[in-house]
Amino acid sequence: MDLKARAAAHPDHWSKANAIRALALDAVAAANSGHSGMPIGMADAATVLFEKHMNFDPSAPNWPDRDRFVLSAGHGSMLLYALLHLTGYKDMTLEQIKNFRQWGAITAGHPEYGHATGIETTTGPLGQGISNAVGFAMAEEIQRAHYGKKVVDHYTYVIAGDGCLMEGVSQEAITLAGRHQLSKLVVLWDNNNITIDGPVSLSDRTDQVGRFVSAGWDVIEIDGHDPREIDAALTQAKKNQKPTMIACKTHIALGHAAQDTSKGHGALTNDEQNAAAKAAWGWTTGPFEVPDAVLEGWRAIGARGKSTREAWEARFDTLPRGKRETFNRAYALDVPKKLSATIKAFKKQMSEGAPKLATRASSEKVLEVINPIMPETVGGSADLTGSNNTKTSDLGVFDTDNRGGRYVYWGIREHGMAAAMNGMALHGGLRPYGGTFMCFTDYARPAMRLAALMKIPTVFVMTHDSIGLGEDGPTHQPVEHLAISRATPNTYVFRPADTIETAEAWELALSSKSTPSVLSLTRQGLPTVRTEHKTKNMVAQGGYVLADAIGKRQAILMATGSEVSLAMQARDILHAEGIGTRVVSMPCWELFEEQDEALRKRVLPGGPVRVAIEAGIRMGWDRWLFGERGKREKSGFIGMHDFGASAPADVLFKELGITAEATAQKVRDLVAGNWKPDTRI
Ligand SMILES: Cc1ncc(C[n+]2csc(CCOP(=O)(O)OP(=O)(O)O)c2C)c(N)n1
Repeated sequence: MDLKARAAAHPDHWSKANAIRALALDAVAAANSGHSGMPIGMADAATVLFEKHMNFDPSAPNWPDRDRFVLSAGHGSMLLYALLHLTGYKDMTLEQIKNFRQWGAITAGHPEYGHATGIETTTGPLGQGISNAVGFAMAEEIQRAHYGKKVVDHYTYVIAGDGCLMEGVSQEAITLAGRHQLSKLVVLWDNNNITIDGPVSLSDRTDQVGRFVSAGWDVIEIDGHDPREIDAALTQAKKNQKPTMIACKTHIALGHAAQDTSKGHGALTNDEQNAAAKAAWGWTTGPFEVPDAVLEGWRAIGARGKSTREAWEARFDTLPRGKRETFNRAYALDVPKKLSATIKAFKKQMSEGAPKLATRASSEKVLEVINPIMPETVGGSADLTGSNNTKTSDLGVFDTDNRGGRYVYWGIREHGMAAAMNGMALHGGLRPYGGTFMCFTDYARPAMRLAALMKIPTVFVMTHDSIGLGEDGPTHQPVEHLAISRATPNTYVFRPADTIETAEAWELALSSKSTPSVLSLTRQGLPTVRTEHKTKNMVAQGGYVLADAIGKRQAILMATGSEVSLAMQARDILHAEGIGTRVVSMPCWELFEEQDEALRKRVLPGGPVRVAIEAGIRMGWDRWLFGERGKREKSGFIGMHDFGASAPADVLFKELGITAEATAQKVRDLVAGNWKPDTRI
């Protein structure tokens, strides 16, 4: 069908979709950068979705029961910005559209969560959005089970392109959604056969329809420019018992000289061609000008959600007070009042009992007391439940017949798990945590980075955190992963030394509102080092004096996690020789960095020699060794310089030189002035 016939068949729809197309074309041309073709191609589907199906209210963008819209093909960000502007989100002014991709504008290159209202997630890295959306849909199911259909009953809609479907993470997401029959998840696939390098066939011959069907989805194939077909497909999708993929056959850069070519993917900046495209659409106004009648039509779409939202509020008010309070508290990311007292009581009990436990087991013990008082937690593991110790007795398992279950068997899908957990956190009302082995941080990392960037408090439980895992060998032994996590801005990396520090770390991770946490936990048993009960959360300080020097302070040992008890043993050895030695536990560098100078100076005064002990690479430690009043010639590092090996843990620590005796020897050498440069990583 040619464009004139399309316009004639549905004039009202056509002009609304044209408004999206024209704004996208103008904004990208003005910025001389961006992606014109996708918004132009998917404008029809987006128009029908927002006009006829989405429940949303621009005057209350965070209304909890709104439908969620995830632009997984985030490079087409102008599609979303145009929709937000046209439907009347206050902050998405025409000025912002005109300043697309400019410094200070909320219209960033990819739609960033937190920049503008109405953006549910940021999906620059392809495949993330569709994977986040699985978490959104799970969150909706869990919350509906907890609070009832009266107050939780919404859909998650996604626009995904060929790129999203090609990325491996999408396979994890799609199979999860299929397994769990997430029937309120609807993916609109922008089936335009074009990516940057050329036609999809250059690099793929997947039967996408067959792929989704085999994963347990319903698939509807339509002409993605026909509003009736789009509407009918969405209507059907909402009734389906399975998640639905709507394959929208579209033309990238519809009506433009670049239509159906990879040129159409990027920035269309040729004035003549752009003018010709507008003429082909029948769009006659100047740049950034939306005719009043069209804008009014769009604003009416934006206004229609208000009454639905108000009706929801009235229903919400009929919930029992306790339920309302828990719902609102969880959405506000506030912790229950009981949390602090619960953690204190637990710590007291543990410092008295002084158990020898792996911190992964400590973590389970902590979760056993937290999960019953925080109904918003959702735990899980990527097929390592027994190893990660993430499941507690009261959670129940999330499944098709138990939507209220708070434990997810994610399967062997670290990447998908991490992305879906982010989706749950972004949905609101839940606090997801999930586990895998620490070395598989690599597999979860893209989503971990986005959690940090989006400022959401997802908790990544990473067990088997060093050579201390032993016989599984170097493929499983993380060496560089602490450094990688610490290198990520806005991420708390907790490496607790015992059960007490583990409890404190969990309290902080679950109190965080805008920073994700990595909990780095051991496989091997560790003694309790915090045997004296302190009500204060010491991990909150990031680094603190665990045991001070006896006599003249000549050395400071800094350590984290399993190496804190080694430091304590080294201190005993050194004290027996009259070398006064302080042990500083540093479970969270980022929190220590936040302390004021005076406190950091009290913990790490200048003068004594300093040795850091950590069964990971040195990267990052130099800051604490010879920054912060330290001196290079008075510092040393005991840790890893290469990958590990397969052997029992105690043999590995001995063979690789991470021992109390090696630490004591390093201190003796430094105290005697025998410093040797160490250029290894
Ligand atoms: C993980 C990741 N890899 C690469 C890119 C760069 N990139 C942005 S869009 C794109 C092509 C996407 O093709 P498609 O989804 O078909 O979008 P369309 O051409 O239809 O706009 C690529 C490779 C990215 N954003 N994320």
